[in-house]
Amino acid sequence: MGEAGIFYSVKEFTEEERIKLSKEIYKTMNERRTARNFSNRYFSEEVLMNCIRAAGTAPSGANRQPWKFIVIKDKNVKKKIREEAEKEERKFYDNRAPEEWKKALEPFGTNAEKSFLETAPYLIAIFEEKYSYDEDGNKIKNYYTKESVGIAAGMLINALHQCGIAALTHTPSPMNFLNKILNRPENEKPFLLLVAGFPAENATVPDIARKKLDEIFKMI
Ligand code: IYR
Repeated sequence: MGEAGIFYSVKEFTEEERIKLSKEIYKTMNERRTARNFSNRYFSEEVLMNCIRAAGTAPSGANRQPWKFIVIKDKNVKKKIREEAEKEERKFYDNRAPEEWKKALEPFGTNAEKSFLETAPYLIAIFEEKYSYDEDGNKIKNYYTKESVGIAAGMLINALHQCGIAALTHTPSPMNFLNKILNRPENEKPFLLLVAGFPAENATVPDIARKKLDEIFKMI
């Protein structure tokens, strides 16, 4: 048996209140779109810190919290990241990507040009810690790291969205250049490069639809 814990309870609502709440939450979350064109408009570091705090409350395997959020606001570092990301993206679009994959990306109009990496006010490099070190410097294994950091990233995207901040999940592949540029240790594996800011004026997003509830849900 584990140690006796601390008391925990959840907010009490009537079912009517909960229905109203759940509708509002769905409405707000359904308004989120991935932005690909960003303006250079700024938002405060305090907002970003609070959203990262929120992401850090995610559940994780054995509570190891195997994530690290490195925020980049420095222009020169952003430029370096853009250069390295575009190098990989050029290889992806010119050679690596199979035709089928390129076809799947057509509706999004993506290409190797990643100017948003310099335009947006913040880049958040999210790292996954496959293992960590304890206080004595011994290697300790983490569990379900991909799931854990994936949940935390989702919570961060939602927190930003709730604050009126747009995001883009960018995944140049491979991303190991991030360790070099950001001086991260070898136990931190780049998971996602999240771009955060405001959509450019008159920015558009592709007219795509979400799956219907009955396509993603079944009650048994
Ligand atoms: N990493 C590339 C390609 C790309 C792949 C997927 I799957 C996307 O949903 C979007 C882009 C790029 O960022 O252009």
